[in-house]
Amino acid sequence: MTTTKMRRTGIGIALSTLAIAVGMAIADTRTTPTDTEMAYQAAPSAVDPASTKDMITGEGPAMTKEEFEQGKEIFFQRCAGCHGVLRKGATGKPLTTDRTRPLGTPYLKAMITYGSPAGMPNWGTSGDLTEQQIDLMARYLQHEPPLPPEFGMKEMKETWKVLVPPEQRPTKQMNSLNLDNLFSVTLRDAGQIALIDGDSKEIVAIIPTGYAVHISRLSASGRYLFVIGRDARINLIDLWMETPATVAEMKVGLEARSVETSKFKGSEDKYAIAGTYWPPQYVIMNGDTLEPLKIVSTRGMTVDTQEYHPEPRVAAIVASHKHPEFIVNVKETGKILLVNYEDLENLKVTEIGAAPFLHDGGWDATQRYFLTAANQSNKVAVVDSQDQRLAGLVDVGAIPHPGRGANFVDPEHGPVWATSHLGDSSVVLIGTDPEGHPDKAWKVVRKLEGQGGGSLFIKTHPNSKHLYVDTALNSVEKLFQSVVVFDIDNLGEKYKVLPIAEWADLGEGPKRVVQPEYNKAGDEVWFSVWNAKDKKSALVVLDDKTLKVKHVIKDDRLVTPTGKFNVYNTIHDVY
Ligand code: DHE
Repeated sequence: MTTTKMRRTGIGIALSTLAIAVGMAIADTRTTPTDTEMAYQAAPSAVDPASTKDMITGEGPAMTKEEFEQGKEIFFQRCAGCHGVLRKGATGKPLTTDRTRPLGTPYLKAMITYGSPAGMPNWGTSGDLTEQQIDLMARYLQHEPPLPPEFGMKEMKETWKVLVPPEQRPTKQMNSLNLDNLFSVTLRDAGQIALIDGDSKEIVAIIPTGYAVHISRLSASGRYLFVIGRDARINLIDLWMETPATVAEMKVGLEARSVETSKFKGSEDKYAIAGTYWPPQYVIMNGDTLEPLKIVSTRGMTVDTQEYHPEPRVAAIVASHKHPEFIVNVKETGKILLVNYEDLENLKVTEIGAAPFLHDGGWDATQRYFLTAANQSNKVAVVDSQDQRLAGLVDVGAIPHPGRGANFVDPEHGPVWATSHLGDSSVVLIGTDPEGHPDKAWKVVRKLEGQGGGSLFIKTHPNSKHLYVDTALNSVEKLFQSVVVFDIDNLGEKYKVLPIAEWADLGEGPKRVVQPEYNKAGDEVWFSVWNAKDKKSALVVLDDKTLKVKHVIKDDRLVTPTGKFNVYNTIHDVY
């Protein structure tokens, strides 16, 4: 099955959770993206449809309770990721009844059946939904959206477990691991992480985590690993234990993507913070027990039209090194919150207006400036964490998706931070040195041409001369199974293509290559070859100097590996 004809034939959660609500920038004539390109924003919502409050009002087309239940199930599984749980819209259009009722059932049926070039999947012609389901969904969307439950202190504390109290934990590292070069690897659809020794390449532990586990972050000391699942379950893992294991866990909501810990001098490991998609809020916790201390809703007015948004989801969070603050991206309002944790009872929050649909991002090389994608606005916002204000709002390519971005010195333009894009093949370099290169600061100083759109992650390292760019969401097999590498000293030269999936030699399956991550020394780059859940995946380790394969880590336990987080590089924000 070639990708251009790939249909929405349940490839399995592992890969049917990648989506992109844009047509691909590469020469690809199809109008609607393929299955795996269609779930990146549409990963199944972790909200339990059975938990919602329903309002089947007389105004919508006739529906039975059973039909409404079925509609709810399909919506949360397939649509909430793009359209939001309350259907206010995000990367997908708003589907509130003021819009859907005037459109009417026939129009909605056609839209669901055939999809749209803007990225709406062809749920009917792809065979994903039956005619009966499509008819039901067209009527369901003309009723008020069901309301998932809120999730406050009572609900959090009901899920909060301290498996090993701090006073019973080791007082020194009890294993002989080189923790600085340990990798936490997301095994996404297994709901686990693998801890892999970066020196021996051996799997040290497989630890159960939340559903569709997403990212790992480290405490400032590097002792604690925080892992968050899409179901908003956080695992606090103690890396000093004989075998690293979970010492505390808690659900912080019904859907989440980000977690971080306090890094300001004197507050190291003191607090943790997690942001949720549902309910739209963040919670500050005790850093070594996850005890929930302060929950704050992000509902409010959008930065542009100043209208109320009921579901502004929390995206990337980083911890400031300049003030005792967390920097919290709020996606739909386009606001960046500097949350001061010095006095939780008198919480001080600085609200910085940026641009809607804030997503991921990372520090510049000085770790003063936070550069983050406002992806559906095609901009990168720059926050000065020292002066606590917006330093820039930079127009970049179509749907920037940096991960944490990549910092290096451009031979001509000086220090830059780079991002690649979901919606086009460009790699944009933004000047990040207002002192030394004032004329280039917070401007696009160079645009590289990558191999295609659908890029999720870009990476380099201070000890490396290479810049790696994946195209994991591209729709052409050759592109999503390879990455490109630029020579930082010769940025005018064309990139080299590295056929990583071929080098992994895994047999059948989509085998998407995603997310470069260096080891501590910066002389190895690890790539995930992310296959379907029932197929073989692998991690490919390249020698950064020779660009040759050093190691392919194959193990049946490596199920749908995606993000990899080197302990040292994640603690110190090295990228
Ligand atoms: Fe992620 C980071 C949101 C889909 C792998 N992802 C992030 C961050 C956010 C986010 C807000 C930044 C967290 C931070 O820094 O605090 N991701 C979302 C989504 O909303 C989205 C688009 C759809 C969804 O329903 O989840 C989504 N993400 C994916 C995937 O499908 C990926 C490719 C595979 C997977 O494992 O789920 C994926 N996201 C990642 C990774 C990072 C990430 C590896 C961390 C990058 C880093 O270098 O820190």
